[in-house]
Amino acid sequence: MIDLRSDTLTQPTDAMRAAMARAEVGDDVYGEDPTVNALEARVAGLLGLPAALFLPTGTMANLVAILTHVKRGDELIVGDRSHIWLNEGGAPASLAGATMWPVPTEPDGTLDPARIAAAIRRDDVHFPRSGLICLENSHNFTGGQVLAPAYTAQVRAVADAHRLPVHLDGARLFNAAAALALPVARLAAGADSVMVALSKGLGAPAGSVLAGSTAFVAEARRWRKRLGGGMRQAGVLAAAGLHALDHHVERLADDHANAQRLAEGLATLPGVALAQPAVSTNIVFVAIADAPKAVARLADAGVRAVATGPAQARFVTHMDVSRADVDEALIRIARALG
Ligand code: TLP
Repeated sequence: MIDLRSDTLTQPTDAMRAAMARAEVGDDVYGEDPTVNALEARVAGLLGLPAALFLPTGTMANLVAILTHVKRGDELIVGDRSHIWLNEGGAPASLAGATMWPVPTEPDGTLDPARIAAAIRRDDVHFPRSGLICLENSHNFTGGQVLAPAYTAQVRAVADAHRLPVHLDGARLFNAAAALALPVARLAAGADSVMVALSKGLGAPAGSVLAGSTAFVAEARRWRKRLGGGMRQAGVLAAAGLHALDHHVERLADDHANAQRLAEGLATLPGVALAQPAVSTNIVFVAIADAPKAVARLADAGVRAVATGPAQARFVTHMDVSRADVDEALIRIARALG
């Protein structure tokens, strides 16, 4: 089976498992896990932010960021195709008491700064208070599009004009950085808080890191504990994250080249069309009639993808899919759909 459903599906390598087995650990709730502390310091440094916090998942990291930034009744400005709006179970509303104002997402993953500005509430007792602007880089549901630093700077200017914080869902920030050939810190600039996932393209079995100011992270640490995310000897997982940062960042370019190759092959098939402006990273959305049925046929032929709508499917390249696997997948897909 060639599994292109998500880059979350990667299996930890033998070397990663060995690093996990060797990890020096302590009780992280006491702040005594040296491997977690090393990971947090490493990611904070990479992102150019003063502090960071290790969390079990990206969903919890985004929620903790929101809980830390806003008060109950505040409103988040989010993209209408963002993961926070679409795929986190309504957590901001159900758990943080925050409403969300979804701004249209442009095909390149940006939110028009003018529309963000227009969504910011004026001071009126009838309205919720705008509390946070959320961006996503790379942008999953536009097909892994990347936000350039100049764009984030424009949003920062809007946020500054209204004294609002900016949170960046950087679940795949390392992919975006690879695509732009820039250090991740350049892509983090302008955000008050940044979440990066270790369990996607980087290939760790679990874990995300939330970075921000020292005061922000101290408060986030309280929220993590309240939510039950204080993980004790979590250094076993943090070691996987450190290993990923050492060994799996440079190879992300291979995933991007494979996604490009896959997209080009898919686009030659009758009834299949690329459904995004460009293949910028490791995510490929295609338009295809009766996507659930087509995806079921692909699975029978040994290729897994996700039907993301009635007429749309997603393919994601990752560490466990080689260039040869992509070529083989294209042969199987052509056969299954032909
Ligand atoms: N994305 C998953 C699914 O939930 C769609 C995937 O397969 O792509 N932010 C972004 C941008 C994400 O893509 C994801 C996961 C998350 C946050 C949540 O991370 P986890 O799964 O660790 O909670």
